[in-house]
Formats: sequence, C-alpha cells, structure tokens
Amino acid sequence: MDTKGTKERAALGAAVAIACMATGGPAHAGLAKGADGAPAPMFRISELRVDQQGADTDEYVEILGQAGSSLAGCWFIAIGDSGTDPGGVVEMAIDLSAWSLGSNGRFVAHEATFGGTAFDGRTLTADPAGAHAVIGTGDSLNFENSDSVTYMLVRSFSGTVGMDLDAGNDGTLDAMPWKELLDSVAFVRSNSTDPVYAAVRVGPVDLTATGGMPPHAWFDGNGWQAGEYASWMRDTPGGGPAVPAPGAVATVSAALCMCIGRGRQRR
Ligand SMILES: [Ca+2]
Ligand SMILES: [Ca+2]
Ligand SMILES: [Ca+2]
Ligand SMILES: [Ca+2]
Repeated sequence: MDTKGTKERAALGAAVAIACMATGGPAHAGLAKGADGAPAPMFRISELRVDQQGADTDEYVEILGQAGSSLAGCWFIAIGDSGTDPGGVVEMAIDLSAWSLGSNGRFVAHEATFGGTAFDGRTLTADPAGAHAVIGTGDSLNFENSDSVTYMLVRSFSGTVGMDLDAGNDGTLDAMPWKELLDSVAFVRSNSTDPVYAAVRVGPVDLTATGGMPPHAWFDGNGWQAGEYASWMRDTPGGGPAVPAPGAVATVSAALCMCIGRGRQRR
C-alpha cells in the first residue's frame, strides 16, 4: 500500500497545545536568551512516528530536554515538497509553546486517535513519566508518507505552512523564518531526488510499503534508529532510553498550532 505519488494535502486547522521540553542540545543549537536573559532551554527531537500499517491514526512526535523545561517559543516543523515543488515547502508547523517536558525530560505530541490501533494485541500509550498532549482533534497529525522530509525543532518560527524556503530547490534554504535551529533530522525514502535540509538523516530502509521512508525512528543517545511499520515494538512515546541531558535551560513563550498533513491515510 505504497502511497508514493498520492499526495493529499489535508489542511488541518488544528489549534493545539504541545509541551516543549528542554533536553540535551544538539551541537548546532545556539545559546539563545530566554525572556529573563538566561540561556534558553535546549531541546531535541527524540522520536517520530510518521507512518504505520492502516490509517495513520497513532502519529506522534517526541521532544527531549531537561525535565520540566517549558517549550515556550518552540515549534516543530516539517519541510518537504508540494505537488509542483520538489523541496523546501513547509508542510506542517506546530507551536509547542503551551507545554513543558515531563519529569523524565520528555514530551510527546500526538493526535486524539493515538492509542487506537493494536498490533499484536498492543496499543500505544504515553509513558506516564513524560508529558503529553493531544494536538487538534481526531486524526489531526498527518505526517507525509513515503517521501523525503526534513523535521526541525526551531525557536520563534515566523513562517507559514505552504511557504517555500528553497526557491531554487538546491538543498540550501533561502529563507529561515526562525530565530534558532534547535535540532533537525531528515527521513529519506528510496531513490528520492528531493532535497533534505538536515545533516542527520535516517533511511532509506528496506521497506517497500513506505517507499523506503522510515515509518518510525528514535534517537537513542548516539544516533537515530529506524523502527517498525506494523508493530509498536520499538515505540516509546513519552519514554525511552536514558539520554544525556542537553544544555542550559530557560523559557520562551507562545501558543498556536497549525498543521497541514500530507500523510495519506491508508487502510
Ligand atoms: Ca494521522
Ligand atoms: Ca522549493
Ligand atoms: Ca521515546
Ligand atoms: Ca503519515
């Protein structure tokens, strides 16, 4: 049930709240200042479920940082293609400002339908040690399937969904409508010529159902590992392996969520 070529754009006008957490900061994260002048919290993307067998009703993104850190000012964005543009297009932008990381330094943003799918008798639940929040209503998160997509965690995003950040599609962003890049990772499908915008890349994987794009992946402290398509065996939403805490902590603020899902729902 490959979805390649079937790119649906379902505008999800989902206004939601997500919790942002401060965690061990990626090497490229700068030392932004929070509202109080202290160093802003450092966060990283630690897990992503973008595809699954059947309808994609359990999608989520997990953020890692120092326990209890506010995600104020943090945005999670996805950059990919559109029907006519091969790269640099903002596909999704979620304002995580309303949330904070849990006692284990993790926060997971998921859709309301999260937990509804069973594989081998098991459904997903958020780890109680992590903070979690529903984004929008129903099947609100729709990460694009079977393609190469770059995911970024940024501070103070000022762009919009649909904006093209790479007019020449040469793999270098011409516009970066944010104040600070906190973390980035690209999921790559097989035989794709679409540009991605992160040095850290996961995939392609040997999985024809997703065109080689990792359906799930997580950061294990050393690097990213690709997960399963029709199994939750590797999923740890809101929890996971111990990972060194990121840098300093601080606070920013905001609260909005705009999501455009391009992930095809399949059954
Ligand atoms: Ca979904
Ligand atoms: Ca472009
Ligand atoms: Ca996890
Ligand atoms: Ca999807």
